[in-house]
Amino acid sequence: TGFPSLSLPTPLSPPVILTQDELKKIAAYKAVEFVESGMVLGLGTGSTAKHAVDRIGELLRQGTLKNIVGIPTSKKTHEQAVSLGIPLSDLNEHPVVDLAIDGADEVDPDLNLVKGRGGSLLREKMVEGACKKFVVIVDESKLVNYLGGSGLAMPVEIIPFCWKFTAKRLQDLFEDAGCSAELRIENGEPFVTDNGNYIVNLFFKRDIGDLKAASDAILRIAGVVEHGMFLDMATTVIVAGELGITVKNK
Ligand code: ABF
Repeated sequence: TGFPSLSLPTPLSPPVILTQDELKKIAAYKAVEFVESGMVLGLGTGSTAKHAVDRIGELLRQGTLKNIVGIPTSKKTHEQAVSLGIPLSDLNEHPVVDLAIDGADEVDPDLNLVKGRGGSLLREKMVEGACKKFVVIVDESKLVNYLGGSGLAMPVEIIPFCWKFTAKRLQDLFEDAGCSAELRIENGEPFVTDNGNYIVNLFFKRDIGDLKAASDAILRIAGVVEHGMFLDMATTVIVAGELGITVKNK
């Protein structure tokens, strides 16, 4: 008929929207690619790290990975690893950890972290402080411009003795940043960590500025055991987002 033939546009495939948990799993699986047979591994805690531990268990079962020794960062991860048949040890036996994989609550542009909203910050800091490589796995919702910037909690583990006194000292320390300190409560009771301690959550209205100075000042308060700022510890951060995976190296 003289009309040019029309080619129909190829129907676009509908955009795939991944859930936050799927993004966490993608980051976790990517991190496990760093694991090699024979390694001593720090096993993280939380819903993102759980995927990594599951994957390590799966690769051990398949025989793809061999001779792994895991060092769990919480009682919960210990139980998970036992159920997966991952051989376990501790820092007494293995003071040097080859690689640790764990989640985080906040990641700043310098790869400093807030961790511990899951309540396991002390063991995480001990294990991850002993490792040669620390790979952090997050979905993109964890990226912040500065630590505390999510407006959510920055946890500090304190001893239960006179906790109100310690909480007040922490709050006063960051008065300029509009800090409020709240005891973490769960099921109507103070939350108790794996180490028998309490958690005080710090909330900031403004940037706390010098992180190293803040860290030192918190640790100088008697009654404080450890805080959830992990400064200069992550060697790699794997971020899973809707547009793919980003690997940031220190
Ligand atoms: C651990 O799990 C913690 O340090 C952090 O608080 C939390 C992150 O949780 P999720 O992976 O469930 O978001 O890594």
